Order: sequence, then structure tokens, then C-alpha cells
Amino acid sequence: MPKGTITILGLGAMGSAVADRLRATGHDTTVWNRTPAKTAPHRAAGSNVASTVAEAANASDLVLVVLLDHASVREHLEPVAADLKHRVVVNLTTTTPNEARSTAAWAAAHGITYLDGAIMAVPDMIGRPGARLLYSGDENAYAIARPVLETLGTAEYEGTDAGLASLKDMALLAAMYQMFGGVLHAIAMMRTVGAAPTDTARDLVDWLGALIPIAADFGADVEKREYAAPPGQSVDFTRPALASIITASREQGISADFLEPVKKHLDELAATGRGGAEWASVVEQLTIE
Ligand code: FVH
Repeated sequence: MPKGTITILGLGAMGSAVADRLRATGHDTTVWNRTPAKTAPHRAAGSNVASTVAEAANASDLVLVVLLDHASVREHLEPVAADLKHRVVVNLTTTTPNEARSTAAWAAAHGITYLDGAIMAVPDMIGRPGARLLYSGDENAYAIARPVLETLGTAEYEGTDAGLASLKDMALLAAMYQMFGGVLHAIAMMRTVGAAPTDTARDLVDWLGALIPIAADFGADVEKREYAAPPGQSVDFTRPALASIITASREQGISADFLEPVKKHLDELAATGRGGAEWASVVEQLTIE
């Protein structure tokens, strides 16, 4: 458990939620933000305010970084590498796996104990049930920081490869954006006949909620690479269904841009003699050689 104050670099929506939670759980905090005005409510609530990144780094054995992106992290950490030496840095900023690995390598070269993090939550969820945070990188850093990190939400350690937390974050977000893209497509279709988006949204919550457990079946089939249909729906069954949805979308004046890539992959499977396989076998099309 780190002694003394905990430093938070970055007081945007997420950094502020992290600082609020740490204070609420009895931690002494030191904060820094590029735009100093954002530190005022934190000072009023009891945080120490550092006027430079170096001052913030030197205040604590544990430094949490909650900046916008990889570039802003490196821009602000590199000049203070010497100040961060022997400290634990947990980077909660969203980055790609390779950016995380690059920062981990940079940190290791400067004697900094580095853990990469990914936040599967919005700011309001921090410290509440449902907040899930993923970590990967230095095991020792995780062991030291864990009691503090567990106050933010469920903490899950993914492994020593610093890119793993980010990879899972990106994979789950990829699924989320595709799903919500589909939600918006459905709302757009129904709006063409005057259906209230809120009504369509209600239908979608029921529909998608009932179907989402099928993801577990897909996972099991892909794990075994067994794509028997039935019980799964075949490529040959799914292609015309998707073709009809694309046609219906266009007839309503709605672009099929979100749907066409899936149809393209199914067409390719059918064209190469794999139309009888379960359509989850499309996963094998996604690996770029
Ligand atoms: N908010 C959310 O729902 C998501 C949930 C999942 C994880 N993300 C990631 O968390 C990182 C921080 O996001 P945020 O919500 O705090 O973002 P903002 O409110 O926009 O605040 C951004 C902070 O970063 C500072 N900043 C931006 N560019 C720079 C820079 N070049 N140098 C120094 N600081 C920079 C910004 O400072 P300022 O504009 O107030 O001066 C804010 O402190 C992020 O990776 C999300 O993907 C949140």
C-alpha cells in the first residue's frame, strides 16, 4: 500500500471522478491539470494542488495518469522521467495495446514501475457497482497499487504484457460500437415511418437483451473451431436474411453502410464453398494475413 498522498495527473471528467473517489475513501490526494482552473473544486474538496507535473510526481509513490490520449501522456511524462524513477505509475488513459507497450518499455528504461490500465466505466460509475478496470504490466506495480485501485471499481489483472488491458478494452469497445451502430440503424429505419426513437429503443433493449446470451455459444464454437449448422444458423440462411435487411433499409432511404461489410464476408464464405457452415465462422475471415 503506497504511503502518503496519491497523485492524479489530469482532471477531466474521468480524472476528477478518480480524485473524488480517492478523497471519499480517505486518501490524501495531489492533483495536477494542464488547465489550472479545473483544480479549484479539488483544492476546495481537500486535494493538494501541484503547479507542475514534476511537483505532482515528486509528491507521491503512486502516480495515476488520466490524460486524454497516448500523445498527451508521453508529452507530460517524458520530461519528468527522473522524478518518476522508483515510483509506481498507473496509466488509466485509453491507448492502443502497442502504445501501452511502448510506454511500458520507456518506463522500464527509466526505472519507473509501470502498470497500464483501461477503464470499463463512465465517470459516474467510478467507485460504484459495475465499474470494472483492467490492468496489465508490472505485477509488482499491481500488487502495490491494488488496494487503491480496488476503490475505483473491480480490478482485474490481465498479465505482464502491458498491452493486454488495452487489448481487451479495445475488443470490448469494438463490440459495443458495432452493437450501438446497429441500434442507431434500427432507430433510423423505424423513424422513416414516424416511430418514436424512444419506442424503438425500448424494443431494442428487449430484443438485444434476449439475444445477447447467444454470444456465449459463438464463443464456444469459435474456441473449438466447430461451425456446424444447425444448431447454429448457416451462412446460406443468413445471407438472404441480411440481403433483405439491406434492401429494406435502402427502400426506406437508409444507408446499409453498417451492414454491407458483414454481407461481404458471408458472400465470400459462400463463394468458397462454406455456405453450409454456421455463420459464426465469419470470424475466420477477420484475420488479416
Ligand atoms: N469519460 C469517459 O466516459 C471515458 C470512459 C472510459 C475511459 N475514458 C478515458 O479516460 C481518459 C480521460 O478521459 P476524460 O473523460 O477525463 O476526458 P476529458 O474530460 O476530455 O479530459 C481530458 C483530460 O486530458 C487533459 N489533456 C488533454 N490533452 C492534453 C495535453 N496535450 N496535455 C495535457 N493534458 C491534456 C485535459 O486537460 P485540460 O484540457 O483540462 O487542460 C483533461 O484533464 C481518456 O483516455 C478517455 O478515453 C474516459
